[in-house]
This record gives sequence, C-alpha cells and structure tokens, in this order.
Amino acid sequence: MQARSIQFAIGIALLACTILATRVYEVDAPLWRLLQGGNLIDSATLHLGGEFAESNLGSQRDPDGSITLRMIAQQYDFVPSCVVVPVQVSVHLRITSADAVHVLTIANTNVAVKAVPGKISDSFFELDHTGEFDLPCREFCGAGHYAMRAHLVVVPQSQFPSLGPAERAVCGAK
Ligand SMILES: [Cu+2]
Repeated sequence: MQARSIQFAIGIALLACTILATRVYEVDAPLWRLLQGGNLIDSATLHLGGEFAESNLGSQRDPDGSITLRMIAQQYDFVPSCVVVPVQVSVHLRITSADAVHVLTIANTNVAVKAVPGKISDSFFELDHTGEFDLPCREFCGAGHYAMRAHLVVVPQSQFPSLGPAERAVCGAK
C-alpha cells in the first residue's frame, strides 16, 4: 500500500514537471519574447502591410540623419534586389525572411546577418567608401541558393537625399 502511494506520488510529480516544462517552452518563453518588444513578425503576411510592406522596403533617412534599410529574404532573392545607402553613415539593417533561413552578407566586409522567418534581425554597419557591393546569401537555402544575391550601391552623402524612394530601392539591372 505504502509503495503504491509513493509510485503514485512520483507519477504525479513527473506529470507536473512535464506540464510545467511544456508550458514554459510553449507559452511563457514566447510570451516573454513578445513582451520584450519581441522582434516577431508573421512571415506569411509580410507583404500585406506593416513594417515590411513594399513601400517601406529599401533605405530611408530617419529624422536623426541615420539610415534604416529594410529587406526581405526569400527563395531565391532579396527584396529589393538593389539598395542604395550613403557612405560613412550608420545604416540600421532590419531584415526578415518569408520562408527559409538565409544569411545576407556584404562581399569583402565582415557584415553577415541571419534572416529568419517569423523574426526581425537587426544589424548596424557603415561603409567607408563609395562603390558597389555584392550581397550574396551565405546560408544554403535550396536549389537556387548559389544565384541568390542582391546589390548595394554606396553613394556620396550629398547624393543620397536627392534620390527618391523609387531610386533608393532600385538601382538598375546590375
Ligand atoms: Cu538564401
């Protein structure tokens, strides 16, 4: 009789632990991330509105003079496919993925940013000379991975404010 009730107590304790552990990972942790300001986003509705709506993509000058650059990674390209930023200005890159995990890199620099579906990744970089850079994907993401790349054009600071939103998001067939 004694042994059975000990077994029963252990069984109840194990069950309680399982429920608690599941709850922590499935409910508490995601809720906590969300309350942290959680860079979470629904990858299925990216294009329908909000921060990553098409009209918000590309680079824009913020009121404090810095640049925010928003991009979406998807199999097998980056949107926009060509972006423009001014030289020697801090660029705040915000990127998310519509599908798989991708890594946006700026060739010949050490900039590499992971783009994960459901999450917004933040990164800051500043380029010290004008010119053009390749932005290849460095995370194998499927059959089209090796052709997945965008382009970055770094222009003199004086030239950037005169570019309209359309020009900042598209810089010709490169
Ligand atoms: Cu990729």
